[in-house]
Amino acid sequence: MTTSPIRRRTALLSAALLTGTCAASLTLAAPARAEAVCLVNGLPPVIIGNVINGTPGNDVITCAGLPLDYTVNGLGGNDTIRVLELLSNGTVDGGDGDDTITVGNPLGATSGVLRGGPGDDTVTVIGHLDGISISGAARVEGNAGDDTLTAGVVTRGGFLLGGDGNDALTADTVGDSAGISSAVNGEAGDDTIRVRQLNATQLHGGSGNDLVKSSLPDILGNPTPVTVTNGGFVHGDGGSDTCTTAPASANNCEQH
Ligand SMILES: [Ca+2]
Ligand SMILES: [Ca+2]
Ligand SMILES: [Ca+2]
Repeated sequence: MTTSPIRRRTALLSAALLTGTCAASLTLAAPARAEAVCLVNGLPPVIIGNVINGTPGNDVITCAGLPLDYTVNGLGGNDTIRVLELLSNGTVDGGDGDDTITVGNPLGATSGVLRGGPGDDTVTVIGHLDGISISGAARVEGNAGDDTLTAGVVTRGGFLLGGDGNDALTADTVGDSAGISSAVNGEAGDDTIRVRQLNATQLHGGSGNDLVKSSLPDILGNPTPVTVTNGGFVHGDGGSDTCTTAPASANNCEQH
């Protein structure tokens, strides 16, 4: 039986993630879809009802991938959670504490729910966050606390939501022309939102004094406007907001 290039590539990346060794020197069968390939503090976890739990303390949880409908909970403590790729409807929840969650890889799209929970969390989607046309299936939520949320391209029901606190949200491109809504919302607090291109998508600062600018500064490091296309719009919402968009008419931040 031959192994497809994609599955073989996933297996090699999985091996590198879990062992820290050179992927090129390994040959590992791709994990079965129903099998969660995770380590909790270096040990295989007990999986009950498709849920993988950390401990009340600080955990390091690494997963090569998550099958459909699996959940990883960091619980209390400052947890570090890494998932190579998150399949649709999977959930990663940092829980209490200042958690660092990193999901995805540059070769594929990530979907599912990533939740920082209470605390000052850093949630990063490497590469593409894609709801795969299931609205709300690709949500990155900072929740309470001052959170840092980052994704590359966000499309087809992809959501970046800061929650309470002073959050930093960053993405390259948000939205697509297919009419499937995505959203960026800083929500409450004084948020800094950086998006290079906003395509057919509504961006909201939420309450508080927000700053909205491009995620791609000029060569001198100066802020540049968000490029807004296909009916996208930047809403400052409450507070005293500073937004810069191209065209300038694609925001209402000066109305507050
Ligand atoms: Ca924990
Ligand atoms: Ca947390
Ligand atoms: Ca927050």
